Amino acid sequence: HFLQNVIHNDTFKEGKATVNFIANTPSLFEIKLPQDRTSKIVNYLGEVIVNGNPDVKTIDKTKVFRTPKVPIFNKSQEFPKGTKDMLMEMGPEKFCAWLKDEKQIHYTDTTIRDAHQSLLATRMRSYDMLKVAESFAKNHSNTFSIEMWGGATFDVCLRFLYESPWTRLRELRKLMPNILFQMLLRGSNGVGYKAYPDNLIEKFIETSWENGIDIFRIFDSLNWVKAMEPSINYVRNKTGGIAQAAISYTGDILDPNETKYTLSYYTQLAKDLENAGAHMIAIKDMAGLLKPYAAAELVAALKDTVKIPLHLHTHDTSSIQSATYLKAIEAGVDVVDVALGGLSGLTSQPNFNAIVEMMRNQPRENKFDITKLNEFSNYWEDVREMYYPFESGLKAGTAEVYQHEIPGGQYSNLRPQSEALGLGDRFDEVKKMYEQVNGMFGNLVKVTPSSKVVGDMAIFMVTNNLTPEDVMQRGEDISFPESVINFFKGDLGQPIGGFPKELQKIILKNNVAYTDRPNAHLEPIDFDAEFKIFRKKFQQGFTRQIEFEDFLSYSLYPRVFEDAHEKYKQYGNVAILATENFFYGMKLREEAIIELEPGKSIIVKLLSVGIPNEDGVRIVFFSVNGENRFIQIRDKS
Ligand code: 3PY
Ligand code: ZN
Repeated sequence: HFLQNVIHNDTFKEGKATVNFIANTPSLFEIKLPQDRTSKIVNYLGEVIVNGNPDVKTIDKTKVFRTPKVPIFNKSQEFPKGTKDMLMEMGPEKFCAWLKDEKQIHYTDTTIRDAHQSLLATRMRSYDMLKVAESFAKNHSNTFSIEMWGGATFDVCLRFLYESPWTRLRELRKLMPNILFQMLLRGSNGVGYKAYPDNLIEKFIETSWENGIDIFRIFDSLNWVKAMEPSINYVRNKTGGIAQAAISYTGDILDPNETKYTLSYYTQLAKDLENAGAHMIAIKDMAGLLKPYAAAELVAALKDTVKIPLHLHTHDTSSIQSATYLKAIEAGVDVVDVALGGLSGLTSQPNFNAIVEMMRNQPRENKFDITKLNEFSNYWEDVREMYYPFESGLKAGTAEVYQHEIPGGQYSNLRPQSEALGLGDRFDEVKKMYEQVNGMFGNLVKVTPSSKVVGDMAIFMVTNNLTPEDVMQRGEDISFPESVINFFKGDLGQPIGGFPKELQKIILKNNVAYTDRPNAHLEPIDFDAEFKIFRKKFQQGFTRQIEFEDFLSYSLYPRVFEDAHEKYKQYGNVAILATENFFYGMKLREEAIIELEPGKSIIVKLLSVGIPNEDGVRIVFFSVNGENRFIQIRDKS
């Protein structure tokens, strides 16, 4: 139909159709595009070519990306036996007993969860993970586990990448069937920032296991055991996986003036979690505050207190955390969290490759082929370049972290959040205020979502030029951020030692606080009935089959899911695009090979981008598998 219009156009017939022909006769091109996969993906590319990806705020046009090289592996070789096979054979109890008896140190690779959450604002796309997954699983099958899900990755996946986190999990699982998969779960807050109904958390855990998660690292943002207990039980009762309960570390146990977060506080907490049914204990040092000598004491004391294996997690914000690992390994910790070199250090985890070298020829060495491991580091170094707009800007380790105590995973978000609010130049003030707010709030454990509350308040106070004294003196007239009000109501649970009473009154005004579990106030979900309604509503006009997992995404993040669903309807599965094309579109005459499904690819070449007509519409001209295609994109600039 479209070609008929063009062919019968007089200008065209007279052979006078030049470059401007398209721009001058836009009515010819006002056609409904067929809504097949190819058209949708080409539309997405056209949109990004003309208007950019809204998530990319600044583009460096001079950037040239290297092609990341996947380390060689044997496609037809079977996957070597790994920890996943062992868990399936032994079950969680026996498996953990085996781990505890192991002499060699074990490693969890956090590259595809915490590392990019903490360095690149969680923007890593499945595309870059999937490319390298099978190779890693075959080359380094002695890795203890891969942390690849949970934390902030769940909502960012939908919100900014328009991908289903469930698809990511399943596809990675297929490519790495031999190594344990690990997720970070915020206890009663699931993978969100608030409390959810208990039966939603239960279903979420069960479904995550069915889709491929083995180790659930469960924490509570206030170290409130009561809030972690249900999740520990769900993992034990609904899955064959490992309930790893975390003690979130803050303060400094070696500080003689410390009265709250003392060594005995942590040992008691670990004991309580073991009694609650945990299979393993994680020391979750989310801000990187656990100094080397403190680690030696803490690990030794925990080993004396609990019978289950210990797993240490830290962030290298200060740059001395490999020393912490050395001390912890000497003291007998069982597993440490590390990130492949190219995505390690600073607000991320210590360097996998370098820690392996540190342990070479030592009694607790766990042997890795370092040449191969370095190739994986190089792969991620090259991939990382494509995510440059999301770098946090931190260039060197900083001892400031011992004052502000900002978690690594929050740091890489706090700066852009401050910049977006016009506080780019005042980031130093934001960090100082974060510390002051922590003092005002009674010295909290700060980890998602409690850390977000502290961050929100700090940004609010800097924006409004408020001091802590202002808040205490004129607080009655101030309307505080919603997250802060909800926190003081008890929506995230109860902090150790309770809320500061005077400030609580000022913030709550007429709101009433409660002290039981926030989840107890929430209506359970009727899964059968609500999923039916959900499926009916969202299946219409949707090319992919709506599944129960989508309903879980929706239940946790209704708006975010709806937006991602709209995007999918409009553009199809954008997860298949290379990262360069997803964020930056295409360069003139660039050719992209896009795999629509295994074995079925299209070749898209960008031929020209027209000037905007009077309505601001540009014609983007592609060749798709050798055939020409025009699409119209409204220029929003
Ligand atoms: C998260 O909850 O996302 C974290 O990484 C906390 O450290
Ligand atoms: Zn972390």
